[in-house]
Amino acid sequence: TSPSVEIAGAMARCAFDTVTVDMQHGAHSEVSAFEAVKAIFMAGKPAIMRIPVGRNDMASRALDMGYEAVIAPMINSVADAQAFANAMKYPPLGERSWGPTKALQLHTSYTTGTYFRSANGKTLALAMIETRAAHAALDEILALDGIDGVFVGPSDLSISWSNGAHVDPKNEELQEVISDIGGRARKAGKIAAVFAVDPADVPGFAKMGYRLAALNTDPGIFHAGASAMLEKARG
Ligand code: 3PY
Ligand code: MG
Repeated sequence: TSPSVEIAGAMARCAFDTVTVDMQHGAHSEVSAFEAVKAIFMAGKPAIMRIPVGRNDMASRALDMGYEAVIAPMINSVADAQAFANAMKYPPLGERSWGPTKALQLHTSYTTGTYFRSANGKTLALAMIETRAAHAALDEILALDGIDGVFVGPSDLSISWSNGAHVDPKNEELQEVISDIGGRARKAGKIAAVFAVDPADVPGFAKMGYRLAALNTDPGIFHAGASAMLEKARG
């Protein structure tokens, strides 16, 4: 979330499989996001961008800059999902416009031809499921060829599920919904991903069929690390 290339690079040098640069709630600008992908790549990790709501133009640009997956928030209908897929995939799957100049500077194993032929299969379009409406449209969203997986946002889902009564990502009732989404994604042959406020929830998510968990945020990780170090230092 922090618009810092150094933090993106430091995260990528931890044992994570990938790092997400958040342009929805994070403070990244286009400039910092386009620098961060290079720092993540230099650490040997694939980079994911979360775009702001409805910014499908940024989805295409993220791929053009070398990001390998994009998370789109608040995908609440099959039409939202199709519009996102259109930005992410070259024809015939979608309508992505040609121009991966920066991506090719990073991913030097590709020629323009091999990039064009493989990009639809190698880059991931992850649609966020975080409202009742999205949950109601889940099977239709999962059936779209241009959508590779879904990413659950438990905080927004808790707000929507409670009709605005609370924000409670660890709400018990919600766990069944999260499990249902994981199971249905797996059945559809698509990737299930989830935001984990609490890393202790990740093994449970894995049992529900989730293959990717985003662990908290950089300030949260920084705070947890600092607290653990201080506790040790103070004995
Ligand atoms: C949510 O929990 O709503 C999220 O979007 C997590 O990033
Ligand atoms: Mg959300």
